[in-house]
Amino acid sequence: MIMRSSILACLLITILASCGSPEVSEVEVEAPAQPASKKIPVILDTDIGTDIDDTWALALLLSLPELDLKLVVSDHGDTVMRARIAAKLLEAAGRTDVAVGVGKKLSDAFVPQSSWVDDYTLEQYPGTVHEDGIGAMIDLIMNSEEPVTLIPIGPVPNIKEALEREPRIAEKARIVSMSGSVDEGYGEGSEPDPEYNVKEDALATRAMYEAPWDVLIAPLDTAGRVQLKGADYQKILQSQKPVIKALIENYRIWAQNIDWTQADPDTASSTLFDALAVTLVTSPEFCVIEEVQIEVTDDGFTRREEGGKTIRAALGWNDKAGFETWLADQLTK
Ligand SMILES: [Ca+2]
Repeated sequence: MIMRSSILACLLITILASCGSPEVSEVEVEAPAQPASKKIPVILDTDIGTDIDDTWALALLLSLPELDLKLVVSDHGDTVMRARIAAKLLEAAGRTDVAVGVGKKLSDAFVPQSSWVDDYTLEQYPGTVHEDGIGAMIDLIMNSEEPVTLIPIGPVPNIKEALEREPRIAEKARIVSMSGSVDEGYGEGSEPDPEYNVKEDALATRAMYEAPWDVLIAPLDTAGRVQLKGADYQKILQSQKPVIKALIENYRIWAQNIDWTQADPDTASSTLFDALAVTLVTSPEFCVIEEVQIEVTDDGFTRREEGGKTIRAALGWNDKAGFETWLADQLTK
């Protein structure tokens, strides 16, 4: 069907090209077939392996039928280790059609989920692995017929470098990111904090915000409040879906290796910051989204500032409980 339409389209182009004045009405063309997918092409840029929420976000992304995940690129710190974790998770999910890209490697800093990939190298991944993940990101955006949604859920040195190498990506992509702290910080009702992803590389975040593309953020104001517990969390624990079992394996390893937060994999998730960024791509209605002018300071604050870059931010909830139940259902269905 698709091929037949393509042939007809070629034929039409050939006829139009060969006639001086296009007599379109004389050419019989069947209605265009639905494109292979009307899905939104997306790229995930992730620091998977440091906080467990990226693993949740990737599992969620794979569960959303509206999204066509093309590429996962590891960002910040030990990007090779992160790419191994992403690759093994994609394989566990049966999604080796998704390419994996290695982002800019900045350090060998310990990655708390690393023991999950003791037995797994990038050479084992049956899908495509791009050693230059930033180049792969640029090529994908520049060659895509549809605008690409780029979802950064970690510090963003890759994005800064991609914009430096090819500024035109900003004309062909939009950003939906877990980033920042607008009116509240890590604690509910607290003053704004320098949010981790921003603080780790404020210059990169500033470059990402200020590029001429649409930016939508899930800041601490909302993303910092997402947690599955009770019946919602039990659905996750009881799921036999391979990617969810792999997620819980990772959660148990991670919980043993971190000391910055309390986590009990038998009773509840940790804070699932990054899952909200993925959700905003398809279901922004769970949140109250406002246009704000934001300035990124050198010390990692994302302050309201008149004259700052106008972006959109999920600053409140329409239905937080409904979102958390949807999240558990979506992950396990
Ligand atoms: Ca992250």
